[in-house]
Amino acid sequence: MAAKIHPRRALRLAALAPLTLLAGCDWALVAPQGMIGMENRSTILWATLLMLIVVVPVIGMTLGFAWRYRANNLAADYAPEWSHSNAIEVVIWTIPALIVAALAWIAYDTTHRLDPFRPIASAAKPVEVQVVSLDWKWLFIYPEYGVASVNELAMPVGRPVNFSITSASVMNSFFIPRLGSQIYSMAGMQTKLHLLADKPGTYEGISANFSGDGFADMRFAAKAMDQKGFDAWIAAARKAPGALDLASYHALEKPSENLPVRQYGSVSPNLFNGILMAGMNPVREQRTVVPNDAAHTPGHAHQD
Ligand SMILES: [Cu+2]
Repeated sequence: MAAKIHPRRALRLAALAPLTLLAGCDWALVAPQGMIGMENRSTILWATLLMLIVVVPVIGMTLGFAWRYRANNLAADYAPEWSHSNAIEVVIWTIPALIVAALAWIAYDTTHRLDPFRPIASAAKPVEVQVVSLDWKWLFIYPEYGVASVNELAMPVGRPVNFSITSASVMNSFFIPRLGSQIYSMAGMQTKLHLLADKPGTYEGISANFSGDGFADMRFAAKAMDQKGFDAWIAAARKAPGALDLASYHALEKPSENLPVRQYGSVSPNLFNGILMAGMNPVREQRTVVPNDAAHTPGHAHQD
């Protein structure tokens, strides 16, 4: 004889089922590590809370009305002629209107305050990093230090990082969830992003926009280090064999998957501008990165 499962017990188990879907998640967005990430989180939480003001009572009332006006409850009013209530109209229009107004203000305020193009006010000197999304890896160029790295980003804790971002391929999205604010990388366009890490640590960086075969492994480690660690990282990168010149860039540019982390001890000046200008050629086969001096005109600044 099969064991009988009590219906209430089965219901309780079923209620837990959705939790299994969350097992693979880490809560990067609600556990941020930098000021931009913190502001992103509070925006998300405020918007969610405001919307719950409607969602929670509506769910409760749906269940409450269904119970109260069930067929065998003869105590509930039966009012077939009822059609209008000013009190209900006021409630169902005023509350959503106030919520929409509040959401509009939050959206207006945070899109300006967290504008990716807006530099972070800080006493510390920012670090410049040029980011290029390639098939299927991330290239980071440190123009102030003349070094570059693939699939690994180093940043000093407490100093703003000014990212200039472009793509040498299709559209990708540059995103370090714990630090906040994802932004698209597109060929022939330069986007900007400003982030700051408060604590040392290694944070996962991803592309948040599907870009083909090797997309799943197109990840990088964003390492936030103290100033000493960052200086040591730069010094080690300078000692790395290999220069990132046009020839090695074109080799790197070829589609490849799951590329190990590597560094380049030197980088052709203005390589980033060359990549940007090459991306402005609409015919992909004719895109070539030309040496520096030809790349005077900056790409149009573009922000999505
Ligand atoms: Cu665009």
